[in-house]
Amino acid sequence: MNNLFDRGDLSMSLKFGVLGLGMGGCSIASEIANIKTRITNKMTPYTGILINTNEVDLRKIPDSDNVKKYQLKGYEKGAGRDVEIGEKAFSEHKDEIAGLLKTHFSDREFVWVICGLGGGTGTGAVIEAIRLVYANGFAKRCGLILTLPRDKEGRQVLDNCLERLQKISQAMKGLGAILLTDNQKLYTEFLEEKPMASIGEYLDFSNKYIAKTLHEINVATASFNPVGGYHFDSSEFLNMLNTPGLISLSRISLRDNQLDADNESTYLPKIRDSISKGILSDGYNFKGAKKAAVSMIAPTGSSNRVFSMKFINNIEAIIEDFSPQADEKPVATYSDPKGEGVQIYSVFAGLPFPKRVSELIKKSEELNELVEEDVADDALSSLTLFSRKKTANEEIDVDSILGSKQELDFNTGNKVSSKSKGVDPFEFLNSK
Ligand SMILES: Nc1nc2c(ncn2[C@@H]2O[C@H](COP(=O)(O)OP(=O)(O)OP(=O)(O)O)[C@@H](O)[C@H]2O)c(=O)[nH]1
Ligand SMILES: [Mg+2]
Repeated sequence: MNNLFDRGDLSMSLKFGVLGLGMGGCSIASEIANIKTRITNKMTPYTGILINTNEVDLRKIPDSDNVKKYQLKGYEKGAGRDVEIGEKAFSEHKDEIAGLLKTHFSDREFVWVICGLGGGTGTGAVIEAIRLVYANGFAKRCGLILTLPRDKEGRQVLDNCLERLQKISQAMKGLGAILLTDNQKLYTEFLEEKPMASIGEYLDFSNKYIAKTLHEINVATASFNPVGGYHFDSSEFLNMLNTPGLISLSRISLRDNQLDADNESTYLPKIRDSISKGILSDGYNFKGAKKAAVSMIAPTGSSNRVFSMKFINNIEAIIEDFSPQADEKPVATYSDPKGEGVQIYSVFAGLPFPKRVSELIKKSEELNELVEEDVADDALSSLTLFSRKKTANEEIDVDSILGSKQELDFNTGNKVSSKSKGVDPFEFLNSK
């Protein structure tokens, strides 16, 4: 079946700028910026700014005219998983980075700030980077792409990740969409297919996969002739990306000659399953979605047959069932003269954090308990470890990530943004 990503002849809804932070963030941003089309004057549809402390890691990323690499001087050796160093490194170079945003992102319609959560550089820089992007013309035109660590990456990585997520959750009402990539989910799926693969191969695969997913969703909303009444256009796609909260993307390809529009069992279970499974992360409570949209593309020859009223009613019923509270839930249908199967994309926006975040909190607690057990054996290490443990506990307030305190912080975030027109969603940090 043909694939929207590989086609190269399709136009995009939005011109993205991608700001990569740290090694993971830079690697993902580089894959997005490397996407090429065959359309004249749109050969490189995306622009990247890649920021890292570590000189060697940054050098390894391929150069390209639409990518600007920026090394944080004075921190050539990296931040060594220390979030404070990452934040300091970024802050010291803020003015120059603001200059880069102005020169390189001047024509961008939406900016993604991208980082792999858990390290020092990207995780440390991410909040200051969002503030800078907001202050430089992209308030309400900025989203986040974040990866969540695998279970076995260790306590420090997990705690770095959770601590940052906590701060981000406090500002979430003033931010655009957060697209999470769950490294554990993708890694498990990847290992099932390639049991002998290495972590390096996984990371490479995952970065291409994230880039491909984002590009596909961007072209699916812009390239085809609408059939029927509803067209989900670029401005509505932008509205989705501006909806505060998590965003979940799904995709499924069905062979049009096997899709029997009059027999629900040939398609409904598969579509439901694709939504629950998601592409980059899963475990969302879809009941909390603020917006949902489905774009379906069928080959021109079969679009009238496939997109019968009954078929569309059934898809609308699925979305209604998943997200009764969503205030918009368009189902758009398109025909593609070069299409080979029926492609169905769904986007759910304004979601709460997925289950994986609570799993990571549990994992972190287990690891912290293990540290406590060791402590009883050795007085010296008990002294050192005791204070480390204390810091971790103070900083990771589980309740405020998923519990009631979040609501309170959300409100504070709201007030700040209405006063200052949403320019600094993290203004509450100033008073700390
Ligand atoms: N999907 C994906 N995740 C990555 C990749 N590289 C790193 N990660 C994830 O991101 C987390 C942070 O790693 P890095 O991005 O290397 O860390 P950093 O920001 O460079 O920070 P320091 O090296 O400590 O200065 C890791 O724990 C991984 O879970 C990547 O290429 N792809
Ligand atoms: Mg690094």
